[in-house]
Amino acid sequence: MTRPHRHPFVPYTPPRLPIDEGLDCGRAFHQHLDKRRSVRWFSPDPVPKEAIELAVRAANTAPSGAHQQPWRFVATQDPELKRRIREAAEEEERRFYDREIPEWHAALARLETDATKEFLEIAPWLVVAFAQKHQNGQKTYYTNESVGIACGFFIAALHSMGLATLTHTPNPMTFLTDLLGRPGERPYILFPVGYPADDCEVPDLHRKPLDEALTFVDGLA
Ligand code: IYR
Repeated sequence: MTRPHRHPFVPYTPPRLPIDEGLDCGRAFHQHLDKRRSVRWFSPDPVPKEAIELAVRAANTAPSGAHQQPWRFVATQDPELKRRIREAAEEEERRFYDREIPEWHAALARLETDATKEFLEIAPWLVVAFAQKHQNGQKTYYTNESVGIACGFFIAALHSMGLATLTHTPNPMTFLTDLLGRPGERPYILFPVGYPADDCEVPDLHRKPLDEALTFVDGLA
């Protein structure tokens, strides 16, 4: 079929998988993702720069509003910078936990986390996803959704390499704009990246059952 395009288009004809193979892949992919956990205890073992590059290559394939790709990942393994980020994050977190309102307390209790964020210095890498609300003076569309999807791909890619991370969001985290020199960009998620520590533990949490995550509808409600 030839369509009258006004802009360049190219064919997209990935080979169609037989459905049995597709379902096998889907099952394997789910089983793989189901082993992922957010980690707060990291090993200091080094992780090669290429792993970060590969994870960001994966993130960079995410769909985005108007294909504006409104993200920028900033990665560091510099001990001094990590120390400064930890200090600033802990200062914000202490404020957060001091003014902690009861609903937060109840929601967060089972994570047993507090204002101490030593993982920010122990994990070999810190990677911050920044959201670009503007690009070249123009507003970006669906910025949060786009960066969120890219971060999901990033997390999945790290997991595929046997690496762990945490979607850490010190509140507020504007200090990252200055410390990492990204004026005009909004820090979105701070990811410590590394291998889980040998004695890593995670809260005994479970995925909600499929029937709470998925509803099929057969017609108008
Ligand atoms: N930012 C705080 C609090 C916190 C909030 C949520 I929502 C979490 O899932 C976990 C923690 C902290 O990092 O401790």
